[in-house]
Amino acid sequence: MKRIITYGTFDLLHYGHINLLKRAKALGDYLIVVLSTDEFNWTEKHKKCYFSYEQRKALVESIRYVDLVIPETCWEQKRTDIHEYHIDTFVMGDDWKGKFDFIKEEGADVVYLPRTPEISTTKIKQNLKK
Ligand code: C2G
Repeated sequence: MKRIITYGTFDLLHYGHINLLKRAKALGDYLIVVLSTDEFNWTEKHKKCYFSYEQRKALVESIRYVDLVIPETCWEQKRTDIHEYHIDTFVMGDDWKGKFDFIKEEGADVVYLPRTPEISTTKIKQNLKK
């Protein structure tokens, strides 16, 4: 049972997110998504989510590739998450390339997957404003 973990906000869920989760799941057997809480998003990422944590959690839990959704409350939890959830592979989109290589020190592989280029939550919001 190969266990995969990934982190994100997943606000205004779109096919770029789905592409990431699909490829992450393909790397193993069990995918955990660590979903940024509203507080973490606001204080640490200066992101104001359209959907609340509970609404985003319900959406991400409904995705066939996702096995478990847990909250992301701080940057530092990644190291302990690897051990607490017995993770084999840590996956992020390549906009984070290099930023989480330290996770290898916890005994997990680190994989950065190419982002889906033409879509983003920011772009969706901008287009809707037009
Ligand atoms: N993503 C992607 N293609 C897109 C948009 C997003 O592959 N067009 C990926 C991102 O690279 C990330 C995941 O989908 O791996 C979630 O994206 P966000 O919700 O924007 O997550 P982010 O704000 O980068 O939060 O501690 C890490 C942070 O929680 C990551």
